[in-house]
Amino acid sequence: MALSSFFIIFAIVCPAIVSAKEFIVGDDIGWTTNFDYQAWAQGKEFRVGDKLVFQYPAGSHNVFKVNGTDFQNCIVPPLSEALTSGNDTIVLATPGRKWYICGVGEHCAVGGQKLVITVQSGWMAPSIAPSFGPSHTMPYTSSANGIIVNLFHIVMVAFVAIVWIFGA
Ligand SMILES: [Cu+2]
Repeated sequence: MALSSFFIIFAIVCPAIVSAKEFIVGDDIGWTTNFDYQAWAQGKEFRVGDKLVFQYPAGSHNVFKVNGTDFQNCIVPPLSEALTSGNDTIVLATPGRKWYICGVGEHCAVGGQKLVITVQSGWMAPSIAPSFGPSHTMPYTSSANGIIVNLFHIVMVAFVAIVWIFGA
């Protein structure tokens, strides 16, 4: 009985874990000038828990997370806020619109090196949406996801313990 409950929870949680994605911004082109990042982002589904990876030769560019106004006007925040490694990973932690620009020279204003995406709530949504309704109406927040992740870890430990006890 307990074991079957674990399998039900597994069936729900496992596909969701697998579905967390990593997006290389610009794919093979990476993070650079004169590339249409809006075209790149179009048709992609970004969800809480997914990652954005900005790849570029270190020193040539950088990455700033900005607000919508600064995005529009290419206003660069203090350099201390920049990501500069050349392989910068950003975990999409909250739903909503996210704006990123390059702060080097005129890369944003002239080179169009800017990206705006909309992050959809909850990576749980795709796997359980069919039984609960459209994914965009799922009311999960990032804190709810945290609870689910913790639950998953508890279930994992319990599952391994059960397999170890009964399987040995
Ligand atoms: Cu740049």
